Formats: sequence, structure tokens, C-alpha cells
Amino acid sequence: MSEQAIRVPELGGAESVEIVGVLVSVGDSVNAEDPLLELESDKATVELPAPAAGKITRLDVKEGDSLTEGDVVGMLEVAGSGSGAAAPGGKEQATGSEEPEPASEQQAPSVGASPARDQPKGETASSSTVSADTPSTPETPSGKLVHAGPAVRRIAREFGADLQQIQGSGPKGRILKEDVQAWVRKQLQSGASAPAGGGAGIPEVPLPDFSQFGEVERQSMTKIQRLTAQGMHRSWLNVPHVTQFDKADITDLEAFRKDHKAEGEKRGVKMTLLPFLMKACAHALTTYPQFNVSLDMTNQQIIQKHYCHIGIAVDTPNGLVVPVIRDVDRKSIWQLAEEAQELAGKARDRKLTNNDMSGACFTITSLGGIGGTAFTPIVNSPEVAILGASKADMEPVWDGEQFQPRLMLPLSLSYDHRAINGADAARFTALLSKTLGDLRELLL
Ligand code: CAO
Repeated sequence: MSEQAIRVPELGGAESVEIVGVLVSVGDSVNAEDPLLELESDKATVELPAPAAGKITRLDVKEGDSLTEGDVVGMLEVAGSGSGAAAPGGKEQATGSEEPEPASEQQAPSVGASPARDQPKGETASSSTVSADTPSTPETPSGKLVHAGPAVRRIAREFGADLQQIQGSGPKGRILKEDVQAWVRKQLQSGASAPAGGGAGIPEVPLPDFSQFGEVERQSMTKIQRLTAQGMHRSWLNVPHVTQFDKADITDLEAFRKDHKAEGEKRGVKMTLLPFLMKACAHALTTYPQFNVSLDMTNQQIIQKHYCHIGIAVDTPNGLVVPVIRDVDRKSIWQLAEEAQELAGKARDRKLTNNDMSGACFTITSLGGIGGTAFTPIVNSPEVAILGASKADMEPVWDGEQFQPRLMLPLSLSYDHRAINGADAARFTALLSKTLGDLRELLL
């Protein structure tokens, strides 16, 4: 038996490193190359491996400490011949049955040599020398040992993945980067059945006992509320959202609409702004077909749709529903007004069928009848874009010589940035604005 100092190795150019994880405690038995500390420089995260097999007898550091090359972090009681400088992976290893590592992989990792995201060499080296029955990895609050390198821990932290729930496929059950990715994928796929809060490895928001603050009452969510919560959550987690804002001058459109209100009454149809929005969106979807797609990420394909069905978000006492109007590009404004009215009525009477609510390529959510200046709607995935309309208001608009009072409609287009670029989104809303500003655009 002899004692050996555990020192910080050459830092690969980094002046100092910070301890972001202490993976062992005094009294722990370790194998050569077992990770002892997680060290982070401004370039990478690596493990400090045990220089030999033995028992930790002293630890002089804690998380947050800064270290430089050669610093002693603790002492190791080395078993066997007393050769404190025994080569890691040599005959003295506790896991003697294991294949010796190639020399190049046995060396202590050089901090800064390999970016954390690229699976540091040190991680590979230690992964094959750790014995599963050796408590060389930190115990989690539940007491279960988690066996993973710093790069993997970092990825898990980024995804909010709980390493305790992940089965490692590496040597001796070590959790690999691929295991974390597979786990996250599985969580996302099972998102439909996940509760609205949490899911996808994201910890649920803990609920305090609200009754300590005042009187409370619990109500079961309606089915629509449950489905909406799941759908929104799934979309929010899966879709990289961006919202493009714009305005349309609908002064002339509003005059046109008002001119046709009386005729609408005769037809039994309320002529609102919505059918015009639908028609303008259909025109933009045809002009920019990249908005009329869904992404199949599993097969890495873009599914282009050659039909133009538009969903309309309808606010009902039971929650939000989205009936779909088919072939909007081929219907007249009167037909669209009639169908929108009929479907909104069915929605409020809870008479919509699944067929009424399926097949949309794009969604419009209009809050204009209520108020507001802008909002950021959530894409109704697997669609890739949604248009929000807020309340149109009179605004002074400069015509080059003077301000004119114009009725301006605020538009908020949220889109899936995987499918659509910002420039396309700006073109889309510019075209909407142009079309709503002058309906003759639709004739071209
Ligand atoms: N700016 C100014 N006025 C507007 C407007 C706008 N953007 N949009 C509608 N209006 C006007 C209408 O023209 C109508 O005016 P008149 O009475 O003078 O004709 C009035 O507001 C009421 O319209 P409406 O709301 O009854 O009808 P609509 O066709 O505009 O909308 C529907 C129908 C179903 C979209 C709407 O009733 C609705 O449910 N909106 C809420 C959708 C929602 O909740 N979205 C959020 C989803 S995400 O949480």
C-alpha cells in the first residue's frame, strides 16, 4: 500500500479549469481511469481520471473550485506493489479481467483538446475501464448510481433528461450520448399521452398547496382542454417557433365588406373579415408552397400538399377547437363566409365531427373581434405556419405628403423555422398585406 497524489494533468492550452462535478467521495474505491472530477474550461468539459486503482483517502477540492495544471486534488491509496506511478490499465487494475486499453486512450484527457460536444477522448477511455459494481460515479438523491461522462451529463442537462431513467448501452452500463438522444426521442414520441405539464424529460412544475394562500377549488379539465393542452405542449416542444409581424391596410376592404353586409343578411350569412383572410392566405399558400408542407423528420422528408385546407380557431365555452374549411383556394368569399359560420356554429354546439377538424394545411386564429395589437400563436403542428389576426384600428399612415387615416390590421405569422426561413415569412406576410390592401390582387 502506498499513497499517491491525484494531480491535474496538462490542460491542453487552458490556463485553468473549473470543477463542475465531484464524482467521488473519500473512502470510495476506484479503478484506474475512473472519472473523479468533471472539469470545464472555456472550450470543453472533460473528466479527471483516477491515475491508478485504489481508495480515495483525501479530497481537497469541491465543486466550483478553479484548478491549474499540477494542482493536487486529493490522495489515493494505491493497492498492490506500491508503485504509485503504475500505468493506468496495467496489471494492478481492480478490473483485471478487462482488456487493457490502447496506450493512447489511457492517457489523462487533455482539457481543451476536444470540445465537449464531440465526446472527449477521456470519456471513451474511462468508459471501458469502469466496473459497474464500483461506486465510482455519484449517487443521485434516489440512491441509484449514474454512470455517465461529462459530455453526456451536459447533453442530459440541456434536454432536461433524467439520467436515472436512462439505460446505458455502453460498457458496464455506461450511459452514452446516443442513449440520451434515444430517450429524449422516445419521450417526445410518447408526448401524446404525457401530462400537459412536464413530459419530454422536462421536470413538471411542482404545485404548492394553494389552500395555504386562500380558498381553492379543483375542476376536471374537459376533453377539449386536455387535448388542447397536449397539442400545444407537443407543438411548443417540437417546433422552433418564430413570429413575423406585419400590418395590412384594410380600409378599402372594410368599405367593400360593409357594402356587402346587407346582401349577406339576405343570404343569411354574416360577412366578416375572416373569409377575406382565408382567401388571402390561400393565395399566399399557393404562391409560397413551402408554407403548405409538413415535415417528416423520421424519414427526413418534406411532404408537399397539393390541396389548400385551412383551419379556423374557434373559441367555445368548452375550449378551443379548429374546424377545417376545405379547398379554400377554389371557393368564393360567400361560400367561405357561409362555411365558416356553419362550422363555428357547430363548434359552439359541440357538433363537430373528427372529419370537420382534420386535414388542415394552415390555421388562422382571429382575435380581431375581441382586441389586442399582436400575439404569438403556436403552430398547429404538423402544419408549419399559423396566422394570427388582431384588432384592426385606425392609424395615421404617411402617404408621402401627409398622414392619412387608414384602417390597419395587425398580422402575426408564427412559423416552424425548420421548414420556413425568415425571408419567406416576410414575403408571405408582405403578400398577405398587399392582397388584403387590394383584393384585385386575387384576380392576377
Ligand atoms: N379587426 C377588427 N374587427 C374585426 C376583426 C379584426 N381583425 N375581426 C373580426 N372583426 C369584427 C367582425 O368583422 C365583426 O364585425 P361586424 O359585427 O361589424 O361585422 C365582429 O368583429 C365580430 O366578428 P366575429 O368574431 O363574430 O366573426 P369572425 O368571422 O371575425 O370570427 C371566429 C369568427 C370563429 C374566428 C371567432 O368568433 C372566434 O372564435 N375567435 C377566437 C379565436 C381564438 O380563440 N383564437 C385563439 C386561439 S389560440 O388560443
